[in-house]
Amino acid sequence: MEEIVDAISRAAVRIKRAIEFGDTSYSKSLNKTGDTQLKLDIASDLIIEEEFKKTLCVKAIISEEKETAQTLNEDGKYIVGYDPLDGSSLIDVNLAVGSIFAIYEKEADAKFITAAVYVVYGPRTEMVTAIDDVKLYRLDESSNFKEIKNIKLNKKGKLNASGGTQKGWADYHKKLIDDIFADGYRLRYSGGMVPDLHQILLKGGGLFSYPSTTDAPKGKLRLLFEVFPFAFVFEKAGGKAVDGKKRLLELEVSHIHDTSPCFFGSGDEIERVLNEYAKH
Ligand code: AHM
Ligand code: MG
Repeated sequence: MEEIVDAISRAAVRIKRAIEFGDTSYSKSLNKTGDTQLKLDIASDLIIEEEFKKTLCVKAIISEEKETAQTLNEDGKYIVGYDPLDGSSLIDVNLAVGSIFAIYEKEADAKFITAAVYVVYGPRTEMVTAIDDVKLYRLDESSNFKEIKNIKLNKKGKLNASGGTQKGWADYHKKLIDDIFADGYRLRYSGGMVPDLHQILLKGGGLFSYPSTTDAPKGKLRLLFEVFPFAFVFEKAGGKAVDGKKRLLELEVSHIHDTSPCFFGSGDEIERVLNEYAKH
């Protein structure tokens, strides 16, 4: 696992530089989800692929930016699912973006997730690893990630990050979100799941939701490289992660680009979600 975290650290330093000084224009290609790729999406994907190629324990990689899984080393133990540059449409307005990694053994399936790592490229570059516990690292002046602290969620938080087009929300979802705001929660939503979830993790708790909507009944966020890794991080930090009815880490994957509605948060907020959704 250390080898994988080292590869991610090296990739993060290179991606940070690419974000700061690279070409921020669009390419001519679409990814599997139909998004026009930024040149930076493609560059970040290549950087990660290059770093994992040097990492013998990685058997295969599955990227949001690639149509199919790619085998790197038949004898490797791990399959890494990743989103090289999540929230890349926020680059032009200079908001924080991130890279997300899920590390699976045997198969790319929630049952086999053994670790998750993400990197936030904001005013500072930070990395969070969830293996046995959840640890925050920060990039120092010599381009090394220095351990800062363990991350643990409180039972209840104060932030509410509510995603998805409101016009397409179910009535009961709207009621849930309205009730949470009525209880004094504050809106925090940048449109980048990495910084939005990072904020909830570091400020002690709250709720992030990306529900089913009329235009995206299965939500927007992808199981293998966005939903499962963050579900793993939240559970390891003492929080919960559900699709409205069940634990996200119990969902089955039929295709590598499958998506799901998702809710991540501290215990109390996720109980509220489950109670409201159980009525429908
Ligand atoms: P991306 O992988 O194409 O960048 O999309 C994922 C992002 C997440 O970071 C974020 O939570 C979500 O899309 C925001 O979507 P919306 O703009 O619909 O709120
Ligand atoms: Mg993404």
